[in-house]
Amino acid sequence: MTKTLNVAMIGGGFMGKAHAMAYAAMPMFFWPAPAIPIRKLLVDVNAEMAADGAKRYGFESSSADWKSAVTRDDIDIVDIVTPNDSHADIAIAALAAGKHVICEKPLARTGPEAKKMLDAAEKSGKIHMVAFNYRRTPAVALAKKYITEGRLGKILNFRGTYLQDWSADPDGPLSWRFQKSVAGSGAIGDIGTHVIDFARYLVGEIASVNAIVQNYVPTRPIQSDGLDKLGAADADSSAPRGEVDVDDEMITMVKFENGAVGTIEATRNAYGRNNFLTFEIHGTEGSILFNYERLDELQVMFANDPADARGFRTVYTGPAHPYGDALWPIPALGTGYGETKIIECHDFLSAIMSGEQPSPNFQDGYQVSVIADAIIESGKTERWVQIGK
Ligand code: SOE
Repeated sequence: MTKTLNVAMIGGGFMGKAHAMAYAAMPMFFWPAPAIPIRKLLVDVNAEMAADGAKRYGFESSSADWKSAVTRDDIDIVDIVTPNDSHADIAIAALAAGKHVICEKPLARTGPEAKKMLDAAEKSGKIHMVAFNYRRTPAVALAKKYITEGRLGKILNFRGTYLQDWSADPDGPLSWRFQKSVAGSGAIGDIGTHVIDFARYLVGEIASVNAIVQNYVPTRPIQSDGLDKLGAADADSSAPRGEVDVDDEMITMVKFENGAVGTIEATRNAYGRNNFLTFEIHGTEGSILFNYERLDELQVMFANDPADARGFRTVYTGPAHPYGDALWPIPALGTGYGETKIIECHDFLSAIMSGEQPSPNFQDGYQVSVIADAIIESGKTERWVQIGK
């Protein structure tokens, strides 16, 4: 009989919705499932929100107390989908209580904070994962497959961007994402870390960075009801304003340990760009280009293509590609954000059942945080910064 694993999810916002949906749907896609996740307990900031979230997301019970939740005997997995300032406390307590932990990105606000989480994870012997879900897009996994198989030759360069526009209006509310004490950093931690994850996954370890880091909007209207709101739809220019003490924009050059070079950009102030998460990679034998706004497509060009057919072609992901067997039966039926979370859930539960750490795990989450810190330092000093480990 397929094993069941009981999940306590801490947080019930946008990410809670995505993770709860994945727990429900994963066995529908991946069958036989590695294990069946049971939505046991949902924790939120107060009893009313927790009860409401449990009903909405199909959890058996609810609580407003994460500390007792993570030590409960009947919980196998703790899933952290809270703002960044609580990741470390919850993860360290859950790991000490012998739970497997999946944590939303960025793993922590800073490298040193992420290191404490990594140490706790290694000491626990439990399975840990950081939710850089975009790696689980089939077209991104296909890019990885081409690179691993050597079909692009030696990788020369990586150009990655994550551009959004939900914070372009200066009257958009002061979400926790604009507060250093909660978020750690701005566009760098929130979305730049996804690109850093791509760069490490697809090309290799980053050796040094040289960055521009800037803020455009120094204050924003304070949110009246304490809930997290993203963007201009909730703009209230008459509300009292609070300080934004994080970056709005980051552009960095990167050097990889293997000799490749590249650039990474992140901003949430790019009008017209919604979820413009892209990479273009050139190798000695070919090139690939990905844009999440067209996530079922990988643009591909091989150097040995016939001279009269040279240029990028569109590969629509489907059954022939990574995760294809579990998804939809013909290419281009369309996958979305939900599928990336379903695949992530599958890979996490597979890791628990096999006992082998998944990727990206807390070691990756830590290294990404170290790189984010180096980018911030480089932005201040206007110099190349070497990445520590
Ligand atoms: C806001 O920028 C956000 O929700 C990020 O926090 C997520 O990581 C990204 O996947 C979508 O945009």
